[in-house]
Amino acid sequence: NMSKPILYYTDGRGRAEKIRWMLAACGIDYNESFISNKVDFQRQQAEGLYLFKEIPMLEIDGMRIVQTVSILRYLARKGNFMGETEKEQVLVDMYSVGMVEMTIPGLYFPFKPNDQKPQIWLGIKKELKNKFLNAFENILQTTNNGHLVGNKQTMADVLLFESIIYFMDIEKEIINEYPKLQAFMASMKEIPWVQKFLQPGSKRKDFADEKYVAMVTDIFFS
Ligand SMILES: N[C@@H](CCC(=O)N[C@@H](CS)C(=O)NCC(=O)O)C(=O)O
Repeated sequence: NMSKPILYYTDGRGRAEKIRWMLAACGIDYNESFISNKVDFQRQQAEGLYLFKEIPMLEIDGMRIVQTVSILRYLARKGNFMGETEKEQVLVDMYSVGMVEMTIPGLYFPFKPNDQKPQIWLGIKKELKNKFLNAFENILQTTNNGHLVGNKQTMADVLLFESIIYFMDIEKEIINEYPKLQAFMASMKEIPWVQKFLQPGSKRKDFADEKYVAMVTDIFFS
């Protein structure tokens, strides 16, 4: 199937942003189909476009893949970002699933009432640091080669970069106490495809603004 892949999601980061980063890492050209209202989404659900009536969905190689992590693994295997040995592969898998999980509270954060945000952010930040950032800092300390797994870039590196960008958009100083994470971010930014994807005009999305929050609330939460 030679047609261009299509990513189905809203015109925002959400669960799809890590997929966009992996598509960029793989150098895969694709189109996006943006879900922008409840009526269209419900029609697509009724038509059976999405296996579990959920997005993101990636139409690629004649398949309609759902489940964020399944899409990510498919792309990682396709682009050789899954690690070399069985041991490397399970580490890439573990770290990547961890990063998807650690980002979810951050994805819900923009939808919280403004007056509750400071308190909610404290809770999110505590768990983010204790459970995840500490762990990834230690892993980078151990490998000491700028990569989480093996000695080349894997999906784990790509998703860590995306996750940290996301949380830095909430609190710019979030990795200030983590020298290895800071060095990791700096070295990722030197990579040509990363630089290109960080430029305006790429398929990267902005942090949720008021308009996006209102649209998504209407589509999924009302
Ligand atoms: N486990 C799924 C969760 C997907 C999910 O919750 N998607 C939301 C939007 S971000 C959705 O489509 N909700 C619509 C619904 O459940 O009716 C994944 O990781 O892809």
